[in-house]
Amino acid sequence: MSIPVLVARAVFPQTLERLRASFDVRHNADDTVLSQDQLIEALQGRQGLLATGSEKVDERLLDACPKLRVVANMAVGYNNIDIAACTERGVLATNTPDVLTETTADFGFALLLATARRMAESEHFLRRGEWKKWSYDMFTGSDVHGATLGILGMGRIGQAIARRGALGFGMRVIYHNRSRLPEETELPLGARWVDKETLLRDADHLILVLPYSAESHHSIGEAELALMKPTATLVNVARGGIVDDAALARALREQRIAAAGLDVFEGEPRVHPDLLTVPNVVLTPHIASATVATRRAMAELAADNLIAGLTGGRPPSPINPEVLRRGR
Ligand code: 8YV
Repeated sequence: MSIPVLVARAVFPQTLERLRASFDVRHNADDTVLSQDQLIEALQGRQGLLATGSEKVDERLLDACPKLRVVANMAVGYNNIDIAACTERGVLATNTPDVLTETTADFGFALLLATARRMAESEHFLRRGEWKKWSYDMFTGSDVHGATLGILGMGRIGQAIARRGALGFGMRVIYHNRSRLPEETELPLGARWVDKETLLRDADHLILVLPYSAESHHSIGEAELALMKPTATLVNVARGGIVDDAALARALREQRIAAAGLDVFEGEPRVHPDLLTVPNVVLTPHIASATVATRRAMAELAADNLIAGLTGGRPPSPINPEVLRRGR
């Protein structure tokens, strides 16, 4: 009898085939976003879950699904999973770090360029047929090269963005992180640790790449936006909820900062209605890791974790490895 698992959302057929070779797979083939009750129902008797950031693994779910042993998230971020509750119940949780670092950093930089150089706003203008003549100040933005790049959250993706800024665009890179990086990591990036207030005051372009938690909720709100330069741009490729979207929409409308680029939103896929009507914002639907190669690598890594976690192997990227050490 093979081990029963749930693949909560549609995935690549190749990944599904691999999982089917090891497990009895229940698959959400039509890719419906399951309600919490539907997810719990679909998980009954299942030992493994391949989840995405959309599935919430909380205490209620864990208590209602006592057979569950491994939750493999197809995402590097895991704020959808209550890790302490998993650990307490001996449930292994895994994520997909590294494979998406460079792809996500590319996108963060693309969003920064699009925001600073007003690409979405000018494209909409052109599509609306409003381009009648050239003028000297038409869609003038701010330079990215040579500017000060501020990075809030300096993990793997933050460092990959710093490298692009320092080496590719000659930027001065400052960052803020709970813990300062070792000097040998900072040096090749040309990155300098500053306190959060200095970061907000000095950055020409501020990019957010920190994980979401109760602690990082609304890290950028009214007070932080007030410290930023009126010419500054803000980019969020981290998680919705890190920015107070209502406060940001107000700051953009009143031009207290110049522009923003957002790939993630509070309560997504819903987007704060005020962000949809301000012109100086570039909006994308949580696609920073979305290249074919990277999404394949994420799916494969999630499958590797699920297979190893349920068959006594060594999962490549456990979040709570103490569960493995403790033996289950
Ligand atoms: C995912 C992400 O696409 O990895 C993450 O944390 O935000 C994205 O790469 C998304 O979470 C869906 O799983």
